[in-house]
Amino acid sequence: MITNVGVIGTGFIGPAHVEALRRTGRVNVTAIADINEEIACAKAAELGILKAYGDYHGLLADPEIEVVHICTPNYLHYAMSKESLLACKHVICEKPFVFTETEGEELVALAKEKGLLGAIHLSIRFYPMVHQAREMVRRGDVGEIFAVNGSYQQDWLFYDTDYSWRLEPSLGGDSRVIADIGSHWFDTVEFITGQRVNRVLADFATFHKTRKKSLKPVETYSGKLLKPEDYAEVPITTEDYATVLLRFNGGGHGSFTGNQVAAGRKNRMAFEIYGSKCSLWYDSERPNELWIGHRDRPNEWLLKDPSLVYPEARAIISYPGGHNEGYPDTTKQMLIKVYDYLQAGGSASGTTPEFAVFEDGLRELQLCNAIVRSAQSESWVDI
Ligand code: SOE
Repeated sequence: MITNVGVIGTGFIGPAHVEALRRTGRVNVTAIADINEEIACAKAAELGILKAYGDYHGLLADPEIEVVHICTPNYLHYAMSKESLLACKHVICEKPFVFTETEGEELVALAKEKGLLGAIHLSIRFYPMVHQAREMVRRGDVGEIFAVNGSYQQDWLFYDTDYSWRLEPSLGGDSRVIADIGSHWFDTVEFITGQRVNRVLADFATFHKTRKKSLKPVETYSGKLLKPEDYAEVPITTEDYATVLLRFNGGGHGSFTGNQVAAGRKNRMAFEIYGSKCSLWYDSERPNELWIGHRDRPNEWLLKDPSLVYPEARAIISYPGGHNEGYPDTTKQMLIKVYDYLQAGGSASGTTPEFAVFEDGLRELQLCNAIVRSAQSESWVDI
């Protein structure tokens, strides 16, 4: 029985994991770690966590901790995941879990060898209406998939005064839009359609060639509060924007646009799936609704309501219709599946996890690398 969990990282996403973990009702958040004692202790006090570590190695050496959630900037994910597995802890890591395919293959093999879980926090799968869309595809309601189109757009990097570690390749990786938000979109549409993207043609743009870097540390999304005198000018090489033409292995065609300088789009992930029987459209800024398009009868808006959706979607709804559930609920629902899987014995239970694991993280990285290569060569790339 797993009871004690540790979280590394106290920025935007660490506390989101802490809250979601508690809402699962399945485990205790026993320890938190950050880069120094002061930050770790302050966050532990704020969040009501018993143990605080100013060095994550302390958390990894803590025999009480059985699962480690890695919620730090990307460049730390590989080393922390590897060390956690070597310390015999299960790992739930933010994406991307590694920067290179070799690192990814190594961690997939290590988790397998140790008999430990390596999961990736790709939580958009766990919006109930995403599960509903998946079931509609699986049950044949949508028919043959002709086209999949969509976007993930945000505006928190709209101004050249907006800055984050995510803009720096050494900390965030060589790709930004595709790795940071495209990864969610691709994971979601592949989860729904059961098809894999196998050819890509990409166009990237970096609109802000330089940005004003804050002289103070800023958490993701909190840069909107800084003033002009708080900055220094730095060159930017990662993409602000990407559009990718897609081919799917089931014969479908598609397109994706990611944009982190899209004024007014706060955090909008949308997809449209056009099938031979009907169409589906979903917008994560209105997460409790799924549009179903018809040719020969009026279109429908299906509202999230346990009585109106397939059992697989009902299983991840906690509240009755009209009681909206959103982004924090996706992590809760994902972690419920993770901890139920672990309590049932993990890989030994013989069940296939419904959440993303290291293999999926590796697949995301391969897809991301292919898209980057396509943008550089201005040509189609096969995956
Ligand atoms: C920042 O762009 C970010 O927080 C991503 O890293 C997340 O994965 C996404 O949920 C929202 O935006």
